[in-house]
Amino acid sequence: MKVLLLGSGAREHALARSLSLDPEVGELLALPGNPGIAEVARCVAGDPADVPAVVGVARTEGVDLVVVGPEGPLVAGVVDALTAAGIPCFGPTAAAARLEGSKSFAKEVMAAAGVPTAAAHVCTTQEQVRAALAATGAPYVVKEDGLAAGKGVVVTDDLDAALEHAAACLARSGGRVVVEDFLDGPEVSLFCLADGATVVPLAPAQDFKRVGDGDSGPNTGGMGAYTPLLWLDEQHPGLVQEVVGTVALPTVEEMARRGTPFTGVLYVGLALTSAGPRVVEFNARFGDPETQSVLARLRTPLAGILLAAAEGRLAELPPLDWSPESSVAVVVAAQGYPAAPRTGDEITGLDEAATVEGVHVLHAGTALRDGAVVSAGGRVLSVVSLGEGLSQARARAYGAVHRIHLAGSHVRGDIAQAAEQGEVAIPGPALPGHELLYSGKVRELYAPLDPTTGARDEGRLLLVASDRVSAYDHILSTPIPDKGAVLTQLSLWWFDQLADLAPHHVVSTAVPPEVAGRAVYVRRLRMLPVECVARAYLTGGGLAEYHADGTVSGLTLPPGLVDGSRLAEPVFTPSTKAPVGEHDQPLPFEGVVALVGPRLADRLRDLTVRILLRGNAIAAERGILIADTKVEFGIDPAQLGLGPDDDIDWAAVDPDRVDVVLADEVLTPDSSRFWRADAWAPGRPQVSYDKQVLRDWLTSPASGWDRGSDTPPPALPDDVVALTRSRYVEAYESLTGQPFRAG
Ligand code: Q0Q
Repeated sequence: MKVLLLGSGAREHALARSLSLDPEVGELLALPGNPGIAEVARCVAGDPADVPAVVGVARTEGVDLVVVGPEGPLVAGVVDALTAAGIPCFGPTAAAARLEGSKSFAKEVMAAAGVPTAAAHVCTTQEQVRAALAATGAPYVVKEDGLAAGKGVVVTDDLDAALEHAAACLARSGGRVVVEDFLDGPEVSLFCLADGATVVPLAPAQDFKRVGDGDSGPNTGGMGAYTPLLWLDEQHPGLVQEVVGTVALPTVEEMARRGTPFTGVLYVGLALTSAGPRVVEFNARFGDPETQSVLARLRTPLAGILLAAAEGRLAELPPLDWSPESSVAVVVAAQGYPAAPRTGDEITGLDEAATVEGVHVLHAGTALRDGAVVSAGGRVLSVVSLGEGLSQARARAYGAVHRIHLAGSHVRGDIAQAAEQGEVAIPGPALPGHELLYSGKVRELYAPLDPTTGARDEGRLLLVASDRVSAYDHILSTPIPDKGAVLTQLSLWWFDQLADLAPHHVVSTAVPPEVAGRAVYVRRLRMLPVECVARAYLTGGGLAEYHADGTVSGLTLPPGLVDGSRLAEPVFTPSTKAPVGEHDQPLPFEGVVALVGPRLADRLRDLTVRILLRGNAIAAERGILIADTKVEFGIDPAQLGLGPDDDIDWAAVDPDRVDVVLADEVLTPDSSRFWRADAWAPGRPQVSYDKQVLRDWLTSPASGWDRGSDTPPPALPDDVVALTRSRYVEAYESLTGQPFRAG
């Protein structure tokens, strides 16, 4: 296959590198290319937006495929002309490329396709802009309607700056500007390959638009990128398939309905807001620098994929093959970029940089002068790494960056740093009058705000249980209706049943209507740094520990126990409180003593075992066995004579002089293993009271899911959802003897 690649940036160098690695590609040309691309392709001088010239080269060279990198040639109609000349081309026609070329057109298509996006006001006068800004409020988002090389968008709290940008846009781009609602939450770039009918997503990535660390300074074309987004799999599993189904495919189908089918890459810019994923913008080409990282991980030969898209055969492709490694791309920018980049400076150290394991260097704004490579643009290079995890990928990328010398150049030092440190969070659902403190797998924690001052109420928290459900270490994309309410109300019932054993933290159930029935106000405590687990039956992680050395959390158990064995009496098997995204680790009792002192350790063990004993005494009468449970305790800071954030010496706390308060949730199917008593049979995995139905479906051929793969589970069918909901309600009604009432 002979391929012609249009463009000259690092994105195009990434494309050229991947195309050159494709065994089906016999010859690769680039127009105009750059010194880096010249190492893997034959560069042909020319303007990629000069459509007749491009068609002439493609014809003369007899290429089998043209791949378009930048947006300019697309808007100029290069794909239309090549297609008319009978030359397969990867990229959208000029009409289809309007999805990027006109923000107002894109909004119109999104509306017609039902695509979730920010509410927008298309304005043609400054008065309309002023009214729109008043309607949206700050932060103000003002976008130039036409192409603006990434500089057409201003997001600011400063009304005058917003008005000034709008006036400049109105004077420039045919008198249209789009004012939008601000979208909170982390932004994600998802490239969706399309052939007019079928959509194939690539791995999602994040880029870094601002020039300085910590997202400081002016916007740029992008200072770096990374992929994969492990925090995304953790916090919003199934997002890629969800976006394909709710954004990319509906958009491609709408474009086909309009007679302007979209072929090429639909770059979906997403914001993962507290109200769910929203489209920030569409682009009609690969994103730079995300492409540099995404293609570094793509193992499937690229030319075959792009030719299939050009020829309408994406549906025939097998699943794409991805490296499990992480990739980080760091952009080396010239002095003065983005305002006024300095050019003409020699670049040294490129070969040394490329010797770093897992690294390759891509050229963007470079040129050759007397045999030396010199800077010739704002973004000069992309240094791209592969590594086992983000830490190694970042270390390799920056290790290579530091071997490159270009006077006055600068990079962002924090590319992928927040992700590496587990600090990228999708905001949980916003709740008026409350500040979201933490969004867990299935629950949220809020601080109530004083309605007058807006200050946090430091003495209370709002604990909210969602309808999300987890299985096989995945948060399923399908909620179970009323699950949050069932578990909240079950906890409240248990707090009453256990009141003689320990005081609890509940203050009130008079909660906001948005979370009625599935939330409680609680006293804000200082939580003890121990996950207090007790086991009445041996299974799960405890069984695995037992199989290893006959002990659980350091406790020796009798020989001959099997999966589901009832223990002579419940045992205390505590664990650590792991950081977000990691698993709790078993903690021997001595470890608890080291953390909280002997007296509190004894009290925690005693209370946890008694709670499970009481729970099973009540549950057994209702046909339910509680195999194990996790509870959490806290102490009122006022009783400790401390402020909410003062350090605590737990070992100095006398449990006979303070209340050890039962907090969090208690004896629910999320914090415990519930089994049907009449189905209990030691020696095999037991039937889970609440999750067996969805587990069985997920591991059945009907789901089409491979549990061993790193793909997220599929959406649950209605009957599995309904049956699972009925199990939660049944557990509640059996235990409490009361009919379940939803919020
Ligand atoms: C507290 N959590 C749990 C959590 C995410 C719940 C901190 N009374 C309290 C409580 C309670 N309960 C907490 N802190 C201070 N005082 C509870 C694990 C985490 C969402 C919901 N974390």
